[in-house]
Amino acid sequence: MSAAKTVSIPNPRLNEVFDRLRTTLGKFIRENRISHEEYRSAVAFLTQVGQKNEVSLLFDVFLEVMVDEVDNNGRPGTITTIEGPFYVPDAPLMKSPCVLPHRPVEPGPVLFFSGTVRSLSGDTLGGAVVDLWQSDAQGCYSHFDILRVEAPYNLRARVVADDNGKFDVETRKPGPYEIPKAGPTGALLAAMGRHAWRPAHLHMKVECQGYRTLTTQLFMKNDPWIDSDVVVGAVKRALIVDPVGHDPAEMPQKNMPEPYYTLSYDFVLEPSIAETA
Ligand code: MBD
Ligand code: FE
Repeated sequence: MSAAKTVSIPNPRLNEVFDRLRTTLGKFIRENRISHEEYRSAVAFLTQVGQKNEVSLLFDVFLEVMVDEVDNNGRPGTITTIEGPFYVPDAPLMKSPCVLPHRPVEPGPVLFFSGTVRSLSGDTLGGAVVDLWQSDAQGCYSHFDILRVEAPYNLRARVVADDNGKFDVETRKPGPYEIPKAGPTGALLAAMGRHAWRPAHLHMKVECQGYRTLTTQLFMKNDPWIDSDVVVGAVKRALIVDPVGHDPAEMPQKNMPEPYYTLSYDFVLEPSIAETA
């Protein structure tokens, strides 16, 4: 009996998956006869992606849809979609009803977004947290488009639903988002002749003790990019919403200069793994 020639593997899953990744990429290189020049330009491209802070952007645009599929396929409750690159944890904790943090002059029409968080059996989940983030009306995200949105946590908050699981938030209608043309991800899309737009959307993580956190997005139906999201597969039918426009005269006390919108959407959470067991 000879001593085994193996070393103990600190992370067997990493070892196994990395090996398969290399095999898969090796197959890709052979099948596509990738030249040394192409290999070098790929390395240079990824170097740029890192230097310009676009690793999450690049991966989330092209790969996160598949991870969401693997992780969430067949899951009951509200349908999920990708988180994307612009989530920031620890946004201000606010009790519903509330107004999302915004600048003194926040562009775009007001949107009242409300709904109820429920369990699979329809029980309302009082105290559930709806962690919301979105672009502004010009398609810019706080913490990322810092030249255009300086205010930290602009249009971001963790909204605590009331005792009846109801949340009620005043925000702005988000605008469509375009991946910056100046960076490597935008350059890649341009080189492939593809546009770089996402339809206007709201992001949310809905959480409640004892339930599995739900990460999803709601997409604006009348957006020009609703059928051609650059993130192929992220838009799902059940996540398309159509905010109702209202005349400002319907709410004279708010003295609004332009039409405002209302949107109602309910979220359904499944029990966390521990609870099902
Ligand atoms: C976004 O706003 C976004 O949500 C995703 C997934 C990718 C790029 C920009
Ligand atoms: Fe987004």
